[in-house]
Amino acid sequence: MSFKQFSTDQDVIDFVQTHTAVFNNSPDLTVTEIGDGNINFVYRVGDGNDSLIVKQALPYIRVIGEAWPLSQDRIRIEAKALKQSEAFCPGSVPEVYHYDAASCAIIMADIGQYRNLRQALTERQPLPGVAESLGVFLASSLFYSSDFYLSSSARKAMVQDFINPDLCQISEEVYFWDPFCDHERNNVNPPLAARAAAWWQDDELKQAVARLKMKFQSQAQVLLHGDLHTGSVFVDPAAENKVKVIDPEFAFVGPAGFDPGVLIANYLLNLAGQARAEGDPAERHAYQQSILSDLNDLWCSLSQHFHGLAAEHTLDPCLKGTAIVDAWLAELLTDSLGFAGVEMTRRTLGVAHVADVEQIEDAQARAEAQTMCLDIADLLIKHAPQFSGMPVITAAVSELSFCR
Ligand code: SR1
Ligand code: MG
Repeated sequence: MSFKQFSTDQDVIDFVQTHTAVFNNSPDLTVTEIGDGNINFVYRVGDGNDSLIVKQALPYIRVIGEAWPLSQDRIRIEAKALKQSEAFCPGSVPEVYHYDAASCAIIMADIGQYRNLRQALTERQPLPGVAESLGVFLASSLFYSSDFYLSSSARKAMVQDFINPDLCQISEEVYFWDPFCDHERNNVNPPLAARAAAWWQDDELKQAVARLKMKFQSQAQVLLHGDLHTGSVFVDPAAENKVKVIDPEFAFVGPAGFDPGVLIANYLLNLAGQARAEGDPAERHAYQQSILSDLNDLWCSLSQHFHGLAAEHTLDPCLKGTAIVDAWLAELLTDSLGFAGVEMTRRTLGVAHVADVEQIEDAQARAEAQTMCLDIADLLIKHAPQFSGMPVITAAVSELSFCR
């Protein structure tokens, strides 16, 4: 069957009524387009009582149009990755009700009562238990797709299922190429121009990034979400499942440090944004401290949960025991910090910035926050192997970031 884009509300309603029984053929359904991402169309369908989400992937990038074609296989990958996450860490993703290959669309549960983590951080909301839950999510995702758990044949099948060349190419370009040279796609705040020019000439930095880039391109280590920034995480600290992770269309089997690194970076981007955001300096400073404490909690939770899973499920005689797990987690931390530095760079100099910093209206004040982002990125990329644990890093970051 050939692909047909949903072009009317009725198209979306017919799709939902054909493939689910949620609305019991109710005649009073409303459709709202709620997508605010760069790539796809997302609709909320409701009857006043119940609601669900429809996501459709077009054969190109939504914000660019047909000039940037993109494989629709990404929606198959997203549906499959969501199902994997549900299996690895039950309740951590919206339930998938239906995946439709012909329409390149997914129907899934509405997580409307959850709040976007980026927005919650930007509004300086208290988020008790969220960082620990993210640590559990990461540990489960990493462990159940790693050599510690999977058989050789299961791992090969997973790599094959998640071959995602178009989306990987986007990441290779927007993380590891554009922000390390004077690329036309870059978006450099004018007061930051001199710092950007120095960044592009820094050979020590680029050598450290080369190591990470080659890992990203060649190391098929675990199943990754592939775009685990705080906009891909929804939170409800009062709920049993405190986090819901969405949008794994960039999923592929890659280096284990990539997802934790991207997430850590987005917490740190918020921390830097707080330095020049609106509001009481004492409150902003206290929130920066709580972000650093969240990062310590996240890593502690990830490590503990990973150790627990390995002790319970690892069978391979060479991979059993705490020493090898400790060594694996130490390398994970080093790689995560490096990838965090790359994510902070691309969100500061590259094409896709983040609201945590962009909300600072005054260009000079924004450049000061962006300078802090680059200072932290420089520290993480060049010195990642020297940090023995997350508390050492958060202490070092604390010295670089301040409110005024
Ligand atoms: C051109 S697409 C840039 C970014 O949008 C997505 O949300 C991913 O983060 C991607 O890197
Ligand atoms: Mg996304």
